[in-house]
Amino acid sequence: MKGSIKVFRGLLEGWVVSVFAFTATAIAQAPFCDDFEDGNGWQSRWTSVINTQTLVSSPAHSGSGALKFRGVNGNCHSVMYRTNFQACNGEYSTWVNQQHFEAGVSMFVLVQPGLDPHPEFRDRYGLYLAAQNSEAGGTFNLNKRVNGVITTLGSKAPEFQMNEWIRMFMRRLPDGTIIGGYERQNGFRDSLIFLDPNPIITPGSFYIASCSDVFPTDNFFDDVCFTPISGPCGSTIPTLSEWGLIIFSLLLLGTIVFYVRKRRVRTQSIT
Ligand SMILES: [Ca+2]
Repeated sequence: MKGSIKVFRGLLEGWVVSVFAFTATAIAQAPFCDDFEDGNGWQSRWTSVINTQTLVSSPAHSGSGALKFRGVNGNCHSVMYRTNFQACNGEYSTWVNQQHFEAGVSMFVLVQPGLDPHPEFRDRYGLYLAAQNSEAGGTFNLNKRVNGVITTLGSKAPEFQMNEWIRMFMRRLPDGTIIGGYERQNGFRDSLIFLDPNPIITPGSFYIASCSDVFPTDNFFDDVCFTPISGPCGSTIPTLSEWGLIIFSLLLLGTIVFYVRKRRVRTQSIT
């Protein structure tokens, strides 16, 4: 009987650990700030998924290293994401310089896993910026995609200009608030704030993206950073990760087998 209680307690403890330990580790993520000053070292920290990102010495926001984002004729996208990185609450930011007249720059956070390399076709929060004096007068737009539906969370006219380094940022707070904005080097700052009643609650990837094609101009990125903010990921309801689910299922199966065997032994001893 004592042995049976021990086995049952072991199974119970394993169940609790699988639910909470895996949930907690999935949310934690270390801060970083990437200035692209170590040659091609950035390639071990970022994964290119569409067209090219190339190290250049000018224009750079810091030092003598920045990334040039370029698409090709017919597919202007140029996209990469932070390798081995999934986070929820925190501030995501990058300095950008738009030199391609036709289209600006984007960042996407809490991007859910998926096969499509385009983060705009996955569930996520997104921020799109295009300079005031670019085509169609520019855009400053905060948006969200869930289950295939893209929703604009806020939109404003931009103040910044072409060929200007600005810092764009997105902030995800534990209460589900999402903030998207930018600041100019002269101190001007503007942002869009949205308290999401149905926030994305699963940690996801961090993407930066641009659109430019065969024209001789490109868009540039430098000093890409993440600073975590502690707190639950937009909901106090704990969620099971895939590993948690697998371990939970195995423990459940173990519990059933344990009781079926125990019952058989008892039946045999009675007969
Ligand atoms: Ca730099």
